[in-house]
Amino acid sequence: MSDEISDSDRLMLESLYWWDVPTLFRCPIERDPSELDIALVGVPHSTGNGTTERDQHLGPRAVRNVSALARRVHTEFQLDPWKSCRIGDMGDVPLPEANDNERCIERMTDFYRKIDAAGARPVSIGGDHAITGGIIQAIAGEGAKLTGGRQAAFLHFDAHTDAFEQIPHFLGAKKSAAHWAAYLVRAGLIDPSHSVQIGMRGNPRTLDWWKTSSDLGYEVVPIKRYRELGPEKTMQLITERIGDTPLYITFDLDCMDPTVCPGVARSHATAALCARQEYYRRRRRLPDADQGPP
Ligand SMILES: [Mn+2]
Repeated sequence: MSDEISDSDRLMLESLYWWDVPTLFRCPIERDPSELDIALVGVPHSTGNGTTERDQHLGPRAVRNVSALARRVHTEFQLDPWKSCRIGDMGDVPLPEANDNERCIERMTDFYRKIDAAGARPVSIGGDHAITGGIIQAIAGEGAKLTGGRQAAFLHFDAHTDAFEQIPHFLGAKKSAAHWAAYLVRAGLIDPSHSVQIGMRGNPRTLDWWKTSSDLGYEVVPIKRYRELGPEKTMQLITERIGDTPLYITFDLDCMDPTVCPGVARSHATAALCARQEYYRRRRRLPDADQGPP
């Protein structure tokens, strides 16, 4: 930005979400991870999601736009991370073989190996959830600098466990969005005994669909158990479980209710989302709150 712009004008401009180049959270673009403490990365990938309707690759671009709305300080912690750390937008993982899930996963691993070697902490915007496989292959386990060669623990928020072994591939994708939480344990990169999967809900394909997670040794907190425990006890469970294991947090937006997080995974959610949004819209508008769904 030009030096001619005063500090007060800059502050004003940075609150205008439509202004300037939409990097993640308005960070400077920095392609060299050795210049960063925290590396923000877009991973525009959608062939690992195991459906025929794929648009998750549009995620990083969309988040670059909306993240300009984010306020930059944390009042509760009295923290301005943007001043205490070197945070930059590294751009997107190059994925020229975009329709080849397995090749894309390897591209991600190559990209994150450079981040790991530099010692920067990555924060990634997907993309479908298969990206976790590509990332963890680079930053956890033997030889990884970020974990000191140790296995990592997962704190995994999701409506699904993504640890499925009942099928060998999902529409041809092997390291898919449905498989990563299993194969990363099998590969010795993740320690399930210190990991928690939380938020699982809905009807799976078979009654034993979640069995792989418990067989592997994950602590699973489905949404029903979370409601019984409540937030305080759940936080305590998570803290004790993870201990001092190097932690990787991964968040699938479908762990949120579609009414508060719309536009996620069109293929499953659209019908339910439209019906529910209309239901809640009518409830607010109509005097009789006992009106059922339309
Ligand atoms: Mn999910």
